[in-house]
Amino acid sequence: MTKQWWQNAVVYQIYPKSFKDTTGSGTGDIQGIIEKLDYLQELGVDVLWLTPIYKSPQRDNGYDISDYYQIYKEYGTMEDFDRLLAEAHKRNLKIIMDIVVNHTSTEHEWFQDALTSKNSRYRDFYIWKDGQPGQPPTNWQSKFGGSAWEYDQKSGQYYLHLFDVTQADLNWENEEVRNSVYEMMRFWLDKGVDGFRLDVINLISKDQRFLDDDGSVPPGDGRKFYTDGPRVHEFMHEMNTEVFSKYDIMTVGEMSSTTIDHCILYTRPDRKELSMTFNFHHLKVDYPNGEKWTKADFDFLQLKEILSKWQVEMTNGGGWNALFWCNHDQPRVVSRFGDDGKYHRESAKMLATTIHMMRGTPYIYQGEEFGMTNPNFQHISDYRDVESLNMFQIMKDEGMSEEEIIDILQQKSRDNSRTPVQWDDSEHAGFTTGTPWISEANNYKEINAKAALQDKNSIFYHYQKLNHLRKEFDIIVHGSYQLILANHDAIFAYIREYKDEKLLVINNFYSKETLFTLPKEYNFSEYSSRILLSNYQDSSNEFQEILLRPYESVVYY
Ligand code: TEU
Repeated sequence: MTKQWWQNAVVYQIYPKSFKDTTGSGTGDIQGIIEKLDYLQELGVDVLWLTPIYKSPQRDNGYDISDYYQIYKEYGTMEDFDRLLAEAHKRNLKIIMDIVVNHTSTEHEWFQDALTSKNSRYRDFYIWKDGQPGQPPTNWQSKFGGSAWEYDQKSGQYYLHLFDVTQADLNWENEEVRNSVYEMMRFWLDKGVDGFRLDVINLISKDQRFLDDDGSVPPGDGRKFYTDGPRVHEFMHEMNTEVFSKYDIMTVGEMSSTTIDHCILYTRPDRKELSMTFNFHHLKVDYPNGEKWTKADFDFLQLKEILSKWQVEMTNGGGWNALFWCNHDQPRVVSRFGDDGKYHRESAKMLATTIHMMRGTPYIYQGEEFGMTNPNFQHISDYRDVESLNMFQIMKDEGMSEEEIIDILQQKSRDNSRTPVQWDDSEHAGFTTGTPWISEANNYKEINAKAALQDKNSIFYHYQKLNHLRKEFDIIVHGSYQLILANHDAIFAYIREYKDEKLLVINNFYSKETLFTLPKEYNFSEYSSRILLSNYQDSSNEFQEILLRPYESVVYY
């Protein structure tokens, strides 16, 4: 695989709504991102991923786009965006945009026109089926609860929405839809944008037979509707041929409930589809039987097995992974797989090392770099996320108590990652001088960027070191991967090899002391016991056997 710039890049994800507000509106804005570019340069990241900043009714915080060519007014103007792009490029920071083309907002002019008549020129931009009230065309369930079909009284037809009822699915079978999307992509790339994150892009091809979900595939998160459809690779290749191939950019596809085989096909360079993919299998190890909306501990052995399987098979298949723990849809990793109490610092650093020492392109989600945690909201009025609010009502209708439901939302809600970035210990964590659209976590006086920058042993500088190591060591980016101690119930350890170099990564995932003994079959006698990185000041450099302290993480080289 010829080396690409985005293979040893580190991407920082910005959720603008919660990043930095400079107007007192309580909502983040583009000027706020500009003000933090020096901070991001200090962190040592290379690419900024902005979640959608287009005109939108904000039902799904921008993933419901009503105009792809306008900036959402609360975030600023197109001039603000042009300035952000120029200021970022001055600092050698690239910017990729989040493109949502599986669906549009029902407030988009295409959908509004389609509603006027069956003969509208935009009717076939969406997916309509005849049907009777109360009898949807298929049993498909929306990811946000309820049927994936909405009845339109006027025309006696249903339209498909795999997500919220205000997010109507586009009909990718229609060549005019595809060409309209490609034209929009060129508009942003011609401005100098450095690539795209493509939202649920493996859902755009629907099997035109529109068969019922027969339940043969495990119910779990995402298999409620059809993924990796019959023409998806044809569409991805066409998108690459028509658009991506004409620019030096990176593209990352968000793949809802996909497979390793498909992700190899999406990312193998000769296939000319995408640069890399997000998959979520490792983030469902606390979904018993694939069910997200339950409170559960995570399955550590399954976590190791899934991450390792993807490492090995994507390497063997010539594919390329996005590496991540957090994003705007997932709980904060230090609360989910680490310890947001006594061992907050050690566990956050251990988790960072675990994922950043793997093969792929790592992603840091805003605030992860200094250990932001879940906010532990106490009441449903604290929540804003459409998925969480829909599920609250569904679970309430099923007879669950508010207390039981809040218990689940505290662990699983997407709002866990959407609280204001905690910049300092001033009111509202320095995010806004107004009233934030969502409350900040109440630990912002202790956990904030300003405190992290003033502490050389902070989580921030651990991430900074990881970002620098990725530039210095090809073995981290291109080395092979081998899990060791697969069945150990507390240690996540693996070996990376590249040419004549070796890395040994050892992580204690729990608060109990744990003895690590290097299995005999790994002869590291020629091994230099140099510690490349540790989350303790005084880790032993005797790597053959080490008593690992709570959440201790050491990388030997
Ligand atoms: O997410 C796809 C998706 O399925 C998420 O909703 C997530 O996996 C789910 O909430 C986990 O239960 C993308 C965007 O990242 C998300 O913010 C949007 O809400 C969604 O698509 C619709 O555009």
